[in-house]
Amino acid sequence: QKKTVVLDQAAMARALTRIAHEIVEKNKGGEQLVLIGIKTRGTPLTKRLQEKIRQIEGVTVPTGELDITLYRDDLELVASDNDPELKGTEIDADLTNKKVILIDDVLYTGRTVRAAMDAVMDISRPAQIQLGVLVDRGHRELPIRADYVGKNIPTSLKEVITVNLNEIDERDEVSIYEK
Ligand code: 3GP
Ligand code: 5GP
Ligand code: MG
Repeated sequence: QKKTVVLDQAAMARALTRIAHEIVEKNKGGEQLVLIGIKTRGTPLTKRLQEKIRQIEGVTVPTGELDITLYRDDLELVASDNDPELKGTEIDADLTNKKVILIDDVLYTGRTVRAAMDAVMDISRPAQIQLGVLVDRGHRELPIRADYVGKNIPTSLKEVITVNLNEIDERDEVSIYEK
């Protein structure tokens, strides 16, 4: 079926550079920050933002990751009655009184982010939780929005966004196609 590229490598790099600047601006530097990626593709995005923030501010922001997957990882059933669940946590930093920024590739219903917020709040009491995503494809089912968005891509429910990242997929590209 037809595939349309919505972010190529250069556009993705620019979007992440902009987000890194926005993070630094909104948080007045990077001192209190912890970046937490939502597996799988939130993890390399987190590392890229960490490096960009280091280049801008000279601080290395601590990172961590959360593994949140659907109870049944059948993509056909994604939008129905299966809520995402926490499978694992790798966070060495103490999140107490920190500003935690959750990072994910695609924001859709918001249920994954809700599970991620639950997980973070179970671990500790951060001062604040923010959210950054590479793509917001709409269709929220919860009152959740992102503080940092690489690109808003309005989609129909029949469309799917493919996120390819160099670290995992050997190339940087976001595309949209009809399933
Ligand atoms: P990710 O783990 O890197 O985020 O959910 C497993 C993978 O399937 C995800 O990779 C995501 O990119 C991809 N995917 C594509 N469409 C969907 C969808 O509609 N829902 C979910 N949960 N994942 C999707
Ligand atoms: P939500 O919980 O907001 O419905 O979905 C967010 C999670 O599901 C993200 O981690 C994201 O990877 C995945 N996801 C949802 N829709 C899509 C999509 O169209 N494309 C991709 N690549 N991932 C999606
Ligand atoms: Mg994801």
